[in-house]
Amino acid sequence: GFDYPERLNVGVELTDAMVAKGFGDHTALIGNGRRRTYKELSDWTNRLARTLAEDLGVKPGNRVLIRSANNPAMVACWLAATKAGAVVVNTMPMLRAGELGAIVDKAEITHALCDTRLMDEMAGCAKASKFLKTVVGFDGTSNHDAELDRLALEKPVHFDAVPTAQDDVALLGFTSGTTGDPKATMHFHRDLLIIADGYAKEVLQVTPEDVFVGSPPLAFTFGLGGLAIFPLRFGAAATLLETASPPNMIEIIEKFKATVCFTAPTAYRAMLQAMEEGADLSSLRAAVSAGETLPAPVYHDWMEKTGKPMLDGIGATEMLHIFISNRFDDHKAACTGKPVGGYQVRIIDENGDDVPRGEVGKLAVRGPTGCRYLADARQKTYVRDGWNITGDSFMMDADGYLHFAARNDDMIISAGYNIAGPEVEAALLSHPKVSECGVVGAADEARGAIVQAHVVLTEGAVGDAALVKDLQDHVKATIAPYKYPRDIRFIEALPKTATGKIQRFALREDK
Ligand code: 3SK
Repeated sequence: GFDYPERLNVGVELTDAMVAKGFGDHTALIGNGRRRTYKELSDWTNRLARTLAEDLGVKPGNRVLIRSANNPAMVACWLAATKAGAVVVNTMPMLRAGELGAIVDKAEITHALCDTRLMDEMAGCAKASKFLKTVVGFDGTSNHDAELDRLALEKPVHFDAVPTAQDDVALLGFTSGTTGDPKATMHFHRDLLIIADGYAKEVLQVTPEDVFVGSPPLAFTFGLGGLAIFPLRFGAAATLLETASPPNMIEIIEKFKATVCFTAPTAYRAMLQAMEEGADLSSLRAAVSAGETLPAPVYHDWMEKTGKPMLDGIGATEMLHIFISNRFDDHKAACTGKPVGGYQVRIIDENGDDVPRGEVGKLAVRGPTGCRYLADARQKTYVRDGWNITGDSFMMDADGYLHFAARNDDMIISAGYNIAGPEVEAALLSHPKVSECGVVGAADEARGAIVQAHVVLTEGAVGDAALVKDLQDHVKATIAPYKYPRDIRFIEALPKTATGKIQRFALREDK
């Protein structure tokens, strides 16, 4: 189990406590062209926390929204608000006023800290809000050239952080909404440490020498864990780079001698496509893939081209982070692995009974970090007897390894056959002319549903009738022929959530 003191503030644990443990001179954050030590981060966050408490009237329990791209200042604001006892909602930079407004209303946000470059939509949202009274700008380029920075620079570097309880809420995670209907989940101060002391320690074996890189937004708990909590918990370095996106991730790994990379399979695929002869990934010791199912061709390609361990995992905003993962030394190819310590997993049928090993059923998970929705009637639907019904279909094999089948919504029943859309996607992706694809069921009078593929081609490929036939033959030769896509459509780009998940519901609507 995990044992923490009754009074626990995760903002303190990741900054001042690290200085006290002797990491003061270690690099904590890399970004905006400079490195910041743990001591500098501790001082910076204390000054900001003082400003929030003394000048902006942030009280313990207030909900504070942060709006920014991934950069060191966003991490500092998050830690500072946490030290001040606030409940933080991190948000993506691309959200518009209406989307921000829905979050502000749901979470009853009173204060917003916003990168000045992203102020327009924030101001629009504040104008229309009955909850949000204080919006203050910070300088995401770290030149300390904004109101919040100027106020903070006046403050001393000490702050008596709010002595929150370990089970006080520290963070609200908004689900990214593959269904278009977001929910917020509540996470305690201790939960933010459990994901580090559990998954990051047990599976990634993080050390102070590690350098983390990746592209998921900090607003997605996958990114907050991988790019902030995990490195900071162990005295390692976190790169927070607004420019971190798949095509230049290889350069970033080379430049910073990164040891751990966090991103989604679509990004690994893009990295592989961009990888040139002589790319130097020698520093890398783990490539974590999550946020979407890892298609087998991406895994095999990665292993072939880089030889660096790729750890597939599945997590959920509801559970805060990854709860099933492959291990360096306990690993099956193209499989998600085994539960992370502290989490229990079941594969169940419609009635909630366990299905036999080897059969596909619904994935249910129980563990110390979830699942508590904020004021949401859907708690009863998604959580039964403490088990979170994740919305994924999985199979547990005879050895206890878990194999992804589909999102429950992505199972296509065609002429009585159960077809997992992602399996057809993996078959299509192994064709050299397919860059990305999304497979859904489309209504069909004769078969109930047919398999419909939306395909983005690689550069120069022509989507004509001959290619349709070629792709269909390719799928028939790769997996059971009845699974082949009867309908193939070529598109420019797949609809995705801000966190990179394919929005298959949008493809379904795209008749
Ligand atoms: O797999 C996911 O979608 C996920 C969600 C939240 C946190 C972490 C992960 C990997």
